[in-house]
Amino acid sequence: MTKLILSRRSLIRTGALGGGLLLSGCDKLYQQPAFRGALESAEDLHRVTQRALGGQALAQEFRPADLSPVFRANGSKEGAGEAYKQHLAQGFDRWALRVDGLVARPLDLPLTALKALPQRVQITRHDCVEGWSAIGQWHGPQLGHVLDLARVSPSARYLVFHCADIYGGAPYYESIDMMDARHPQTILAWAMNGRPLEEAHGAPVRLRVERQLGYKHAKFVMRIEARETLAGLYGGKGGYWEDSSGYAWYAGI
Ligand SMILES: Nc1nc2c(c(=O)[nH]1)N[C@H]1C(S)=C(S)[C@@H](COP(=O)(O)O)O[C@H]1N2
Ligand SMILES: [Mo]
Repeated sequence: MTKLILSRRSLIRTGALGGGLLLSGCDKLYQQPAFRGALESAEDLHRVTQRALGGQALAQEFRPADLSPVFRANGSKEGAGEAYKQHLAQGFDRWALRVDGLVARPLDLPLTALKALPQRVQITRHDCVEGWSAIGQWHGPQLGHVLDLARVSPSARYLVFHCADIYGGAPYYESIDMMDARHPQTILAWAMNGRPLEEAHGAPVRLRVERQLGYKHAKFVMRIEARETLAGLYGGKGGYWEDSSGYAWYAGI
């Protein structure tokens, strides 16, 4: 899998993917000084190129026959803290997802409220940066509906996902921008392969942001915070792995 990611990335970088269309599109964009200034790294180039090719292009979806017989759990396999353990024992009956920050209407959404929103069911491939992939079915409301309910402010540029687990001694968190937040396949999954999410996969809800690598898919999401900047939050790089190991913030596949 890593091989495919790397080769697609280098293809995008050299402009070989999509042939002349991509090259000329990039060349045109590159003529604009503002655009050039905005590209500080290959990561930026990848993000902008992916979006120039179709801002809301869908990740590939699969058939039930393609489901992986085993979908391993990775990273944290349990939530931390007494409160989490108690919610787990109660089947998350009294749990609520906090939505706050730059929103006109901060929310505490119980699972029943998340399940009452329009739902999406999608079978997609999860690609972990460590070199394994698995195909699973994910079920949950589109994140966009939650943002509409909370009336997210136009000044919000990022959504931060605060998780219930501690990994390597630090709280896990992740962030995405509004383009990915409003992507049709970006959902808060409460079910996997037709069953409520197991603890190891991030119960009660985990993010699916299908055009990015596994570490962006925050598990055990307790709180979603809308922010204008990622500066001043933990290490300031927008995610646990970004802060601790220099992983790319935009981990496009
Ligand atoms: N809260 C939290 N989310 C997380 C992680 C984690 O350790 N904690 N690991 C990430 C990584 S690296 C991967 S590959 C996926 C693994 O998801 P899975 O356990 O459902 O396979 O979750 C991601 N989300
Ligand atoms: Mo991963």
